Amino acid sequence: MNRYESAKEIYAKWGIDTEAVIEKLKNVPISLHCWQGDDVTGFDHDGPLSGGIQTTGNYPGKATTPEELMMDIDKVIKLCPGAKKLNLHACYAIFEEGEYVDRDKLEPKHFKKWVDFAKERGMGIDFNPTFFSHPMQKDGLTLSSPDKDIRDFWIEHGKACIRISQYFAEETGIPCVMNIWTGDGFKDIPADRMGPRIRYKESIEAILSEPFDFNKVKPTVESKVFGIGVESYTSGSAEFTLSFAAMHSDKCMPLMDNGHYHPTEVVSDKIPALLTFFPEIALHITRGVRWDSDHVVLFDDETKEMAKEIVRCDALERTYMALDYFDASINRIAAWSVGLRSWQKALLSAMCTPSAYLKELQDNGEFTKLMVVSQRVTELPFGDIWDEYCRRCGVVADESWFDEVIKYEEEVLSKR
Ligand code: RNT
Ligand code: ZN
Repeated sequence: MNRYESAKEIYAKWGIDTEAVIEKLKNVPISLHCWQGDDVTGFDHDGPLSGGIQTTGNYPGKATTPEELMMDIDKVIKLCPGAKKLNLHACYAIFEEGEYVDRDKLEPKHFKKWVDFAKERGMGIDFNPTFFSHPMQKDGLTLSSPDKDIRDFWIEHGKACIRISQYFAEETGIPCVMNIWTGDGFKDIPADRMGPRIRYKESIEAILSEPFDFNKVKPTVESKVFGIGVESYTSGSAEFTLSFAAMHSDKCMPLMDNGHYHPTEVVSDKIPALLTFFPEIALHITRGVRWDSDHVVLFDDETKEMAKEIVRCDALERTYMALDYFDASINRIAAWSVGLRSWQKALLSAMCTPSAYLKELQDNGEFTKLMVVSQRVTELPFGDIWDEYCRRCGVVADESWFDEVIKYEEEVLSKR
């Protein structure tokens, strides 16, 4: 008997059908963020990344053209198991030679090459208006600015992005999650906390007044506690975005990024709270070290706990999962792949957890046994299920996938 067969028997004794688990996970799409490949730069401006987010490091070989970025994404796709979706930002528009339009004038045609790329690979596309790295961000504000011209510019950008999202959904046949995040906020103590939030609310409402089919375009609002340079206040705080989503549940849903809360708060606990009320929710999966540092996602305790909540709430179909991190200090293909593989691993591990039994112990008040059994579960031969899952997805299970990365670095990245 090989290792997988033996592990399968052990899990069967715990009531887990590993064959069904593997088949199911293969088809759960994870949204792969294009911005790990070029440190959130995009193709529509020459300036630096600005507006509340930052990348650190200057590892050589970053993608600087659409062709390079697509090539790199292809490499990641081949190194990671499971179904993928492509996550794009508006600043990744692809213009013809000599062509340029500002963000308020973007059209579906500026993303046609991305659509062709996604369709050839059977992937859906998620989208994000880009409210940062742009001169129309005035005093750190966009949609919540007191300047009407500034707000109007960004509202037009948001509307253009809705039209592009609808185009993505229609072309790929897969719904497009369109996430609204701005870094709007203040460095120091504000004199008015409510004014910017009222303007922010009205601006998002104006964006969502653009006609769209909610079965195809899924707008989300992402909150944040603070950003670099806006430490004292953010317009889109947790209470703001959650309330907005709750009051507009016919056309939008909340998005939680696990880097966007105070360090002792955990998104794993927030997932079931939101699932109690919202038919669908969205996540940005990242790893914050001391702050929203967007380190590469690992197979660590909180990552496992978030996956466990999604799985045991039976919410894989109503949770849109997207990766969101960017490390510029290590090989970017490896950074991307470690994060995607880790999240896949977390989901697989959650699906290999005897949750029904553990819940029963909790409901029966058998808390001591619950602790004992939960610890035993950590000793089950999960690695053998992971290896088999990778094998069936046609990707390398052990660390030798990194050999491919090194070869790619030598042959492609180092020549950039
Ligand atoms: C920033 C937010 C946001 C961005 C991306 C690039 O703190 O997490 O989601 O990371 O839109
Ligand atoms: Zn995010």
